[in-house]
Amino acid sequence: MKVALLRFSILALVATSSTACINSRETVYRQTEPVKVEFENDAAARIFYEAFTKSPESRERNEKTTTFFIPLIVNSHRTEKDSEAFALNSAVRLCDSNADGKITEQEARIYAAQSK
Ligand SMILES: [Ca+2]
Repeated sequence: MKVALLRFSILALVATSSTACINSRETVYRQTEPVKVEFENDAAARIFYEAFTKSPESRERNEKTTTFFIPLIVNSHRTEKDSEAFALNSAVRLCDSNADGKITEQEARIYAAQSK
């Protein structure tokens, strides 16, 4: 009886160790269209983009990871990240304080001062 149980245990161990586990890992970028915005003049655009590229928000991206795991069968990781347009759109909304779709030089200077 003990020999049969030992054989069964060894067979079960071999069977489980040779089972192929399905592994998957993917990263998906959540795309969004950049908002349309005008600039009052070249200085407004330059001030805005310089402040935006120096801000930590331009480098930070929201990220969400989902893990699905069934022992010895499935091991799946899915990561979703915001695209660059998310941060830019957020900066445009913050800078365009009167939400008229046009960033004036004064709005750009205020945004730049707040971003420091
Ligand atoms: Ca404006």
